[in-house]
Amino acid sequence: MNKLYLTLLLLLGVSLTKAEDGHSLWLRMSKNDVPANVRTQGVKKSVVVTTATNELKQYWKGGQVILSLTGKSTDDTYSIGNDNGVITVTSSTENGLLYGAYTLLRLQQTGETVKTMSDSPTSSLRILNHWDNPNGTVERGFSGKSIFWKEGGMADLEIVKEYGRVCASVGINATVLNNVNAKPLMLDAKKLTETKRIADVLRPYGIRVFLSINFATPKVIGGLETADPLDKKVVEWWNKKCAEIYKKIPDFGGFLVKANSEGEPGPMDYGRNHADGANMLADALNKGFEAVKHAANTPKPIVMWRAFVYSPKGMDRASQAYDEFMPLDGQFRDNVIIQVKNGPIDFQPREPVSPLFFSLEKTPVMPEFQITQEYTGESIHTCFLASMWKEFFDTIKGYARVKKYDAVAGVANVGDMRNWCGSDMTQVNWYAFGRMAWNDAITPQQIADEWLKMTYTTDKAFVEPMTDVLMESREAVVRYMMPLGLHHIFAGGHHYGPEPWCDPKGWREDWKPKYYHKADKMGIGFDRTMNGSQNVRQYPDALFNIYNKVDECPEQLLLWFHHVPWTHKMHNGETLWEALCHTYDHGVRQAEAFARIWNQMKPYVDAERYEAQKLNFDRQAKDAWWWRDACLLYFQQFSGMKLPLDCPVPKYKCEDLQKYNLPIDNYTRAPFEKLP
Ligand code: GCV
Repeated sequence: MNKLYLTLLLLLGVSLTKAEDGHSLWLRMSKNDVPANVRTQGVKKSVVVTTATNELKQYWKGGQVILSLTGKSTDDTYSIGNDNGVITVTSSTENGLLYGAYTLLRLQQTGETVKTMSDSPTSSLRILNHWDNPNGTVERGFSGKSIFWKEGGMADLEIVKEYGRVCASVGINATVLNNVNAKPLMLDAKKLTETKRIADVLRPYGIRVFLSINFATPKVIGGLETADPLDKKVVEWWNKKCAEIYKKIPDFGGFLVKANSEGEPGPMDYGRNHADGANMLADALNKGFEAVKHAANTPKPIVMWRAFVYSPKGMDRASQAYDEFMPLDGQFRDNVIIQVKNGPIDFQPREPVSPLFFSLEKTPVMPEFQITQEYTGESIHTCFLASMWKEFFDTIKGYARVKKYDAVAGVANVGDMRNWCGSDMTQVNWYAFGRMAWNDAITPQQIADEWLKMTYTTDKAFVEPMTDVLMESREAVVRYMMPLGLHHIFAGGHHYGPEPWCDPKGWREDWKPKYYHKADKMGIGFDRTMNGSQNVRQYPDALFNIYNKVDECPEQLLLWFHHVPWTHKMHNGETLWEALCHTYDHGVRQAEAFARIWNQMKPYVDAERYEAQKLNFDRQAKDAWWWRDACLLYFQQFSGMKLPLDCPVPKYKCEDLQKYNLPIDNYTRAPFEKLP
């Protein structure tokens, strides 16, 4: 090989390894030339502690670290002590030591000193839900294909391993590997063997695997005539299936179930109820679990049964889950948890908390958040969801009987794109989910600060303005998409972009925006008060009294609970119409400001990530205009009022936007070149 060619090749190699594609997420640490001094105490043989030790050996730049396993508690609390530079991490669980190790690395990355501290998780189960299909597509995934399932082949287990490491670094300890719209074939022998291989790769990171199941599986792949949960053969089938699963995966976590929802099969197909279905599965899992040997401390299996149900017949979709589940309170086995979306409709930019969180008394519930941004701009818009989740936890602490949850789920935004999440900025929501599931009292501000420092730079000139951007981003999205309590006014099907007019023939009414905004000549909004659907009555008195009265209802939820005249006087003296216009404008101005601020960040960010994110911020600002013009011009047809004088002239015409159609499915990100 001649010299010039060799030099070129070397240069290319160097530039390739330096190319910044966002793949490292927030784990950007240089490897040590000489391994750090790490030893363990009280640990026999543990793959999880080996991971912790190796991580510290490779990346810890400080003095000796002792990982000490002691005590009997089963929660993952860990303590860190610093005795003149000798650090001791103590926990009674192996996972606790792993989280302590990652905390040391985080403090190192963010430039903080290691002080004596103790850290306990709020929830013992911190679980991602992947909506990944066996053919590799990801429902509402905006970052490529599944990292777990490939049509006709096995996942890249190296990537799965990296995923496990990333999750563990923020305290996530479990994952549901497939879509809640589950395919029966997920439980066939081949898929279970693949699941076992994934479980084996994730175990050293303290992560247990779960599967979503299709309730009709005994019929579809089991050859039975029914899937009735009280039928003996069906019970027998699930018992055998669970035994098969536990033989392969002794620490298998359990099932996630979407039943009798959006066309999925369930116990109600046989005249049974949710408890009948959930309990049968809970018993089968228990039997399978008890029949095999597992490591001490392995948590018992659970069924996470989703409360995401609604029917076209009900008067108000927001009331349905409560109506269906409240009569069953106390009838579920103790290893069943009801998984409830944070709001009563469906992961909208802003919803009140679902009434079920205040009401179920004898049945455990767990919140389900959506990390993937189905309704908040896909992987294109920056929308820091920690602010939304904080609002949820604050309301719970203020008004619910149970102030914290033993389990928290988040619908993942992970795919096989190099940057994992479809864009660099939306990675923050994966990080934020882990941090908040671990500690529901952590502030979004702290999460933003940590994440920016770890992902980009600790330079204040970058961290301060970008923390402001993240902190404002969720409210900006609410303002330019669905302000003042508006909800579900997005495009049908793929859900990207505004379509308050969307009204396809033959669709269920509760899939159409008009069902929710109810705009007419008089006003706008869904009357859920005692004069309307009475959904307010599902809330505890303290909230009922606020939500039911138009003057006391927080204006950010006004149109969620009230149908309000266009001339209604807002707290600041404006009419509702003026406030709506100004709020949309405010959102647009914020989105434009985000793009401007990012432009100023160029000196602090590598060229690749700077340019990639610039495209997203610019697109977000355009989309904000699109949303604002579409909604205001459409609602203007009902209000009959002019835009206030200080509102800018629209960039789009309503009739053009009404003709526009984005030809994508539910598994793809909106392509920029096709957007208006
Ligand atoms: C996985 C919404 C989404 C669906 C999703 C469903 C659910 O309806 O649009 O894609 O299905 O919620 O949470 O089950």
